[in-house]
Amino acid sequence: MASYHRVGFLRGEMATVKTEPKGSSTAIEDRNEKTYEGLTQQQLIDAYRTMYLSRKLDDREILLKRQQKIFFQISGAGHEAIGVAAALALKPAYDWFYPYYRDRALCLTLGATPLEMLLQAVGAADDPSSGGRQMPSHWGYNRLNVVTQSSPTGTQILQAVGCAEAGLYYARHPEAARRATGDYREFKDVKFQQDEVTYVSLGDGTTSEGEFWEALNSASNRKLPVVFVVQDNEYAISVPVEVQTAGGNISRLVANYPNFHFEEVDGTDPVSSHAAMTRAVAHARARRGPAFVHAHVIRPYSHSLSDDERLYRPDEERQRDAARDPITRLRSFLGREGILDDKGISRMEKEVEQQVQEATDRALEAAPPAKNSFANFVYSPNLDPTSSAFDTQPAIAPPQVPTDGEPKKAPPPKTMADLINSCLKDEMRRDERIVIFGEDVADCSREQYLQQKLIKGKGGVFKLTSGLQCEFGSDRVFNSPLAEANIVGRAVGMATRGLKPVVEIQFFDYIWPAMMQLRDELPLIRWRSNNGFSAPAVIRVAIGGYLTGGAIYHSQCGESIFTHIPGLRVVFPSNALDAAGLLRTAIRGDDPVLFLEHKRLYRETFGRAPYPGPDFMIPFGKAKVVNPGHHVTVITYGAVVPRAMQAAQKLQREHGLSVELVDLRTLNPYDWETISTSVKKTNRVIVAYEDSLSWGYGAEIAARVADELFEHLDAPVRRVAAKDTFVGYHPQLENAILPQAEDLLRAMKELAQY
Ligand SMILES: Cc1ncc(C[n+]2csc(CCOP(=O)(O)OP(=O)(O)O)c2C)c(N)n1
Ligand SMILES: [Mg+2]
Repeated sequence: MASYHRVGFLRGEMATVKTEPKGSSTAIEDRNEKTYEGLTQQQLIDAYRTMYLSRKLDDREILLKRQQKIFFQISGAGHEAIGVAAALALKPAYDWFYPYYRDRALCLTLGATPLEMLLQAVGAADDPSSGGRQMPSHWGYNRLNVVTQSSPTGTQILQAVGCAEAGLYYARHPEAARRATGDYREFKDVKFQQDEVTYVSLGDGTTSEGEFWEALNSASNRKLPVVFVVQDNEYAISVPVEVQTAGGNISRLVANYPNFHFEEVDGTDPVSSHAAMTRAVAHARARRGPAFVHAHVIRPYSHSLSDDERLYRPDEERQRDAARDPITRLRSFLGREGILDDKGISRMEKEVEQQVQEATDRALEAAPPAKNSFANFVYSPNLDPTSSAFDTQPAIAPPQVPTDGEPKKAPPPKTMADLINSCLKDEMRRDERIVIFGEDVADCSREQYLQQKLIKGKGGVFKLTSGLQCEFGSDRVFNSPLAEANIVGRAVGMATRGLKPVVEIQFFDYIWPAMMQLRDELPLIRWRSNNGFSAPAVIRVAIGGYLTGGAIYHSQCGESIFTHIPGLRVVFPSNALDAAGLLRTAIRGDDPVLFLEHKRLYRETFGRAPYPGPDFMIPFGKAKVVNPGHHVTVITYGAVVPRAMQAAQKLQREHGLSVELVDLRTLNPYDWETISTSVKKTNRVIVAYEDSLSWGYGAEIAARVADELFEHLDAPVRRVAAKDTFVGYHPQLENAILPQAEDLLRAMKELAQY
């Protein structure tokens, strides 16, 4: 069971009341002179009003849920005091906020209105947090810097870290915050303050999530101005804190993180909570590092309306909690201290109840979201990556004739790795908002080795980011901890603030720790906030097999898992030029992008190209017909492209049959027009992909071809893909498992002969 030592102010044990020296003040000012650890009497009265308002909103929502006028309820009951205290210690629309669902009182204190909250409860079109898309208590108020909240517990914590990093970055690079036209910056106004602080809250149970620890680690290491507030009500639904937390007290476990300021406090007591929050915020604002506030609270209304805590908590325990109810305690404190008498309190409560009634009446009249509004804001409404704005020609310097008469050779063809590296460099020169981090991406974290020229530097396990730190500095290019959720979660927070993180996941095989951020956060920030926020980060991932020895854990594909995520653009280039053009589009665009780079293609002879210049872009959703043909269409992408080309050439040579080979280049969006034109021409189609056959990317294309082009088909739709297993280590296994040119040739022949 949790134990804590800071004594609650409201119990009277710590009544360190400060009385200012008297001047020529009026009676009212006299009353206000007495402060309670920095809180004036008026502030305490206001705090009571907000806490009561918060509770009454919960009560009203519970009633509305029982009347089936709203569809879900989760309360902030018992958490009101720490919420109000935290908001009072921070600055709305100045600091940044990543609250969780029990933070109703915090949001009210910051300036959210009861109507706004009830509009979300009824799911109204005008719900400012989500336009009727998210459950109640999923706060998000752009004007107040309250960032859109989701339901997975704990995903907000790493994002808050990224948010704080962005604030520090802008403070050091104020030029980067400037508006620019012609790319995502046109639609992403940046606000920041030199001494801003980021607030993030979570429950006791959520401290069990790995992302919580990853966030503490980075905040500590980078001395970030994040105030973590753990609201410990001793339960996570029915699981008590001693089951979640080794030893039952999170404060003890985190106590050794460097640079932190720690507070443990009775979170049902607004006075001591405010004092603790004020110290914590001061530490962060002074740039001394992060702070951790462990607030002990209660949860009088069960977990949510779907939970009945009497099933797992005996009456005695519940009554013990009830005795600490922050509302009743502050009410009697106000009376005891002569701050507000019973009559004054009753009057105020009536006003609040009236306010709740009026907001309810209005919310119940509010229009629901239009049925077809679901399609809005899956992607950026401002910048279409398929548009001609992203269609530019390579600027390859023509061979020059020098005075000595010897014509210079054409620029040498470069590898995909080279061109990606050059593209990153050019974009970083052009756009100071770009930051790059990930595992091993820096040239060298111990900068002095570089400065003393003791080493050459690494720049990525595949050297794709080589030289970037040396050119742009450790502020813009740096190593992350070995933690994939950390990389993506922080990128989401940074991108929300208008930076353009271009982060690297070292191997696709190890992307999974970041899956919660990649599925539930990155692509959803815009849609779930009804365009209130966006996070157009770029995630570069080294993917794929054909490595000879890559084996199970360095060969995986799995792109269809990501193309199944609405809101996420997925790119998979097959050659150097496409990689450079598509990466530039990804970076300049306004949507989150998963940029898949095939490891086997990084340095392949196939598909090398001269450097196409600093403005070369290829629009998304435009496939390339890499080989025109008449007898059969092959739809593919990535490392299967050169293999299919080999097979097509052989088919032509040996059988005189021509294959129309279509390289999709981007998987979401994909170019249906080119597919359909080609299938209508050849009447035969193979969908080929490197991933295992069943449930793969090709299944979607095959299904759509069968559905929409049935009448144009003279043969069944065929898939050629890997076996339904993982890639084995021995080359013989690898060859048997991954699709080879011979497999493609066989399928081409069979279909052509139909
Ligand atoms: C990642 C994740 N797992 C499970 C859930 C379901 N869930 C919602 S709230 C909750 C308990 C959270 O407990 P705690 O962090 O202590 O916060 P409290 O609700 O007690 O304030 C759980 C398990 C979820 N939303 N997200
Ligand atoms: Mg809890």
